[in-house]
Amino acid sequence: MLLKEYNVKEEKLVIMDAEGNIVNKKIMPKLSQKQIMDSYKTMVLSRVQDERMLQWQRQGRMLTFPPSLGQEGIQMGVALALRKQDWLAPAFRSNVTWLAKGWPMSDIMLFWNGNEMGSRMPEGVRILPVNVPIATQFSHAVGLSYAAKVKKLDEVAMTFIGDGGTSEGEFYEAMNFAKNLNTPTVFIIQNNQYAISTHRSKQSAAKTLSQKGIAAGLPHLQVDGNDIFAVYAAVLEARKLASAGKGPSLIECVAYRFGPHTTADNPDLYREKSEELEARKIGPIVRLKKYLIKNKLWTEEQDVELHKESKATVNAAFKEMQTKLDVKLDDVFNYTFEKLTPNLKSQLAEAKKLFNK
Ligand SMILES: Cc1ncc(C[n+]2csc(CCOP(=O)(O)OP(=O)(O)O)c2C)c(N)n1
Ligand SMILES: [Mg+2]
Repeated sequence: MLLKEYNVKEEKLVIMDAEGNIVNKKIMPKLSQKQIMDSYKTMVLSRVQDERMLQWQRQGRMLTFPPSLGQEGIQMGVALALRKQDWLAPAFRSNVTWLAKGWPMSDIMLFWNGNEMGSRMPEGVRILPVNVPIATQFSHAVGLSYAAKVKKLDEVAMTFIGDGGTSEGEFYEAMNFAKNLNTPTVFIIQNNQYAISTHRSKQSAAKTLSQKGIAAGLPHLQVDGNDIFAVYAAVLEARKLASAGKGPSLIECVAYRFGPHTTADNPDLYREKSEELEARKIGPIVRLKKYLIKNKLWTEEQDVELHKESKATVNAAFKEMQTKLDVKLDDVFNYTFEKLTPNLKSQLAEAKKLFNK
């Protein structure tokens, strides 16, 4: 057992060190070479997508969005442990898990361009719409997993929160409900060291954020979020517990936000560039790349090729997104109530007259 209900030691789980060496062979999770390489490819694809979207935002071709730069290891490790029938109640910073679970990239871009139609998931893709009010997704995940429990279905709900989000009341309330109802829920903290400009050290006096699970009676663990294998091993165990009727768990994944909070933020105003550069040296993508190269699964040439292919995929998704940008006037009114209320009907008629539609 990696996760414990009262883990006084509070050690951070590491399986792969910063040089890509497996330092904890006994608990290295079983993954095929293909799974590891595919994971790397998805992480790089998301990295390229974030970088391109930042450029497009600066050119006025994209609206505000929160990049996942530096958090690819967490998000991919979680995706590996998710089964198709499992639910994801995401926070706004979850791009790799979205891609891996099947939210089309062009629709993700559409959503971040302000068009809600981007949130319409393809049939069978169990991702809730992006949640901006912090911590509310924790309760949604408890609701979903409680429903699965009542219906006796093997469906687990996973949900993300940031380090800052763990200071919200709803973070505790959801965990408390989940444990009391013994729901199959996996709570994941993406600790990227910052809540906008507030550093982790100013966020909470708790030694770890994972220990916040103790109060609710949850098995919990802190893992190195730059280490995809540690994240996967921990989340897989949490999923197994949930699926076996043993209830919810809490996992804190520690990484670093390489980029701005969102495109509306400028981290140079509150942190040293050197801090980011140090964090980049031990980040999730360089680390996995070192592992792949050491194990002769990957070459620098393949890496150059992958970046080229990823850019082409991202550019194609952007083009596709541009064809879907148009908003229908009816859609502005259509989705609040099952049927239009008399008030909304008259407002729609007025809007149609105003816009000559
Ligand atoms: C309930 C609520 N309060 C405040 C905000 C404004 N807000 C958006 S993101 C953010 C910081 C979030 O930090 P963290 O939880 O660490 O997540 P991260 O952005 O680092 O992924 C705040 C305060 C919000 N979206 N919802
Ligand atoms: Mg944060």
